[in-house]
Amino acid sequence: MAKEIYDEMAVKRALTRMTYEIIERNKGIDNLVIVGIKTRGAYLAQRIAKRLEQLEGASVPVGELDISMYRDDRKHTDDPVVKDSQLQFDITGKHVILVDDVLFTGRTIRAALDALMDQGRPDRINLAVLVDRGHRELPIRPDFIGKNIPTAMDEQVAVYVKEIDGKDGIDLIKN
Ligand code: 3GP
Ligand code: 5GP
Ligand code: MG
Repeated sequence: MAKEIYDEMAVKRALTRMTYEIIERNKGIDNLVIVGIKTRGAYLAQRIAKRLEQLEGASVPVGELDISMYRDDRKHTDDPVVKDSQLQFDITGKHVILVDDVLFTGRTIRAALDALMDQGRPDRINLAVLVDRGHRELPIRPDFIGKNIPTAMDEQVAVYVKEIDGKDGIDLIKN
């Protein structure tokens, strides 16, 4: 059973607030690069980059990482692996903002951090997620959070983005 908890405007406001927080924390956008985790995290990364440009008047490099569950049954006990992580720019010395749609156990982010470290030595990495649904299994915490949505283990959060889903929004799904 799906229930809409945030609509398009709510998602837009959350992303705008996160963008302001990123600018404030970084004291501007110098040295910043944005890396989104496929699929929906990559689209959210593009939106944040676009808003950064609108607010600060300069462009920021945006890249994506492809991380998937090792097995396709997607049991969350299987460790995520990086499929294809070629960024088009060098991250050495950069301040990386890693973006994902939903943060759950933290295992995807751990894999993403490994992939980033393999490609260079960033000065700093911060984590931005649209939804933190809790249930962390690793010591990973987000620096920028769109919405905190406490969930039960058997609940899921559906994040919709216009580019793939034809609409923006967040639903809570009870199985
Ligand atoms: P995304 O790639 O757009 O982020 O993991 C593949 C897709 O399945 C993800 O889409 C994610 O949104 C969705 N998904 C929903 N629930 C889960 C879950 O519990 N674990 C994982 N790994 N993905 C989930
Ligand atoms: P983690 O690795 O932290 O357990 O899970 C994070 C990844 O799995 C994210 O990339 C996210 O897409 C996906 N994920 C985990 N739980 C959910 C959920 O409830 N809803 C959605 N949309 N994605 C989820
Ligand atoms: Mg995701």
